[in-house]
Amino acid sequence: MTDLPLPLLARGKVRELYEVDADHLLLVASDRLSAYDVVLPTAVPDKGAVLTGLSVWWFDQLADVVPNHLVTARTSEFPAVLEPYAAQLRGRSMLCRRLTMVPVECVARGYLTGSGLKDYAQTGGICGEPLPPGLVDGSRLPESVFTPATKAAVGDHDENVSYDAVVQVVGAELAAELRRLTLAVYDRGARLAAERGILLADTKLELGHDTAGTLVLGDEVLTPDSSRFWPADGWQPGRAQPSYDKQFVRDWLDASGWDRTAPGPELPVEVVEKTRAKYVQAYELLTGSSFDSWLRST
Ligand code: Q0Z
Repeated sequence: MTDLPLPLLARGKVRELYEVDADHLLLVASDRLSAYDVVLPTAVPDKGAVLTGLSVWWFDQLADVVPNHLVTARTSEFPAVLEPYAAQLRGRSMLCRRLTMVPVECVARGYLTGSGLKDYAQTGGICGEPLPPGLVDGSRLPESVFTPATKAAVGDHDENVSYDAVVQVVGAELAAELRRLTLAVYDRGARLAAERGILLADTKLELGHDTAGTLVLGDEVLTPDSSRFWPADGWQPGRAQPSYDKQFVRDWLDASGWDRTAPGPELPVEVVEKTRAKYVQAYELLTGSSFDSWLRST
């Protein structure tokens, strides 16, 4: 999709990571969207820019909690080889410091759903941490919990693991720091989102070490692709919660008769337009700034 004159280091479902030089990477978010684990053939215009703008804003909000890998999202400050690509990169790409990533998916949850719910149904807890009985899909947890996972191959699901398993992989000291930072990021994010009528059900972080050995927040942060955002006014434990960003897509897919196998169907223009509006609304509601001002600033 984005054909840059740089080595492609990794490709996620909807993003790409390029090597800029020994110390820097370029993270590019596409407008692609996945639903029910399938990347759909129809792009949602500006989705990549909304997610990038949100990450950059959150990095700033979290600067007193944890340092981050962002160097710049301004295309004019990108290396000169990327100048011819500025128009396609604008708003949706971040020049980052290269980190040595910690091989743990750092997840925090304040509400029970997804793989946490599955774990709870099978064990009465998540990642070996016991929880009270009687919780249902969407229940608020008594307190936010660190539920680490190990990274799976592309297309597969991460596997929830116990805190002890994390200690085995990275040692007790780093495990404790991962848990502390993940919960601090979640708690800050959830508090801020709740003030804007959005529940942050859970979030996944990636942390790495910089050349000085400091633990740094990498990747994207507190975006609708790395977190579950729910409209607070639709929250009703006991059923699947409506998604802040993807509900129009899910509703249309559910009614379409699609069997959830790839490739998914093309989306109608009105579903694309309403979904784009939800992403832009999430950006504007959370940040208090216009999405246009984000694009202009890059
Ligand atoms: C992030 C990922 C993908 C996008 C590696 N600053 C960094 N330093 C070293 N590695 C990473 C980062 Cl962000 C890194 N990922 C996840 C995969 C597209 C992000 F295909 N992997």
